[in-house]
Amino acid sequence: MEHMEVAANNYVAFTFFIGTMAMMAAAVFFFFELSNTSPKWRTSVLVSGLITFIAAVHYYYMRGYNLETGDSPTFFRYVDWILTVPLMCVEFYLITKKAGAKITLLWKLIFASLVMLITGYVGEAIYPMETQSWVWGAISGLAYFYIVYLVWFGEVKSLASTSSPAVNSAVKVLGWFVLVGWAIYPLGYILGTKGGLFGMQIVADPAAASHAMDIVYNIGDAINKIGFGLVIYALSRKEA
Ligand SMILES: *C/C=C(C)/C=C/C=C(C)/C=C/C1=C(C)CCCC1(C)C
Repeated sequence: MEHMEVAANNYVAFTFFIGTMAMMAAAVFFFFELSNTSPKWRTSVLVSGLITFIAAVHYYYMRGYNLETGDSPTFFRYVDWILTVPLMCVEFYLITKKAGAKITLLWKLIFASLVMLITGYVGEAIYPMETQSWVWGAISGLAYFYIVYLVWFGEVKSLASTSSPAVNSAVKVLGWFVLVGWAIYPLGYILGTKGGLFGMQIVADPAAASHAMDIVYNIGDAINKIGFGLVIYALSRKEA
């Protein structure tokens, strides 16, 4: 097999490499910190470790795939998200559980996240033509706004307001991750798909479009997966 290395000007391969390293380091950190985390927060910190560990394994694979083929590892990207985004929903459920969160809230969040991701995959990989990709992207966006609604105005918000001040402020920070950090992804979708923005083409060259998409998604993953985990970790230290 041909010898592969990351060229210094290959930003896509570089962000896959850094992403792998960052996710691995974060997972090791969360797992090792478990032994000095109070039992009350241990499951939450464990879930932070699982999110970054699952991402590390996928990034290791995606890094190799991208290096060998030069292509975007769309399928494994979405496999990663389908496993990790519902686990982020679990984090919301776990930290508001003491204030009375019901399991139905968890199912609502998970269902919305699956609709968001499955329709996004359909628009990226199954019907990527300009007449269709934006419609699937828009449906995905509706599911996304439903999650934003639950966290900012709905059940998550009202549970947080009856929680301890530390939980309430953690939910607020996580809410910003969902509103701003998660909004990075539709940006990648718009740059990377043909006609992702109401049928309009933003990046004309198909290779440049897919590179832009991968870089944006890789930045989004590092911010959101590690950031989410650190918010939970900080909460576990603030309120032992
Ligand atoms: C760790 C991975 C995370 C937090 C992934 C989040 C992904 C999204 C919020 C994706 C959202 C999308 C839209 C809102 C519209 C276009 C299609 C998607 C799937 C990119």
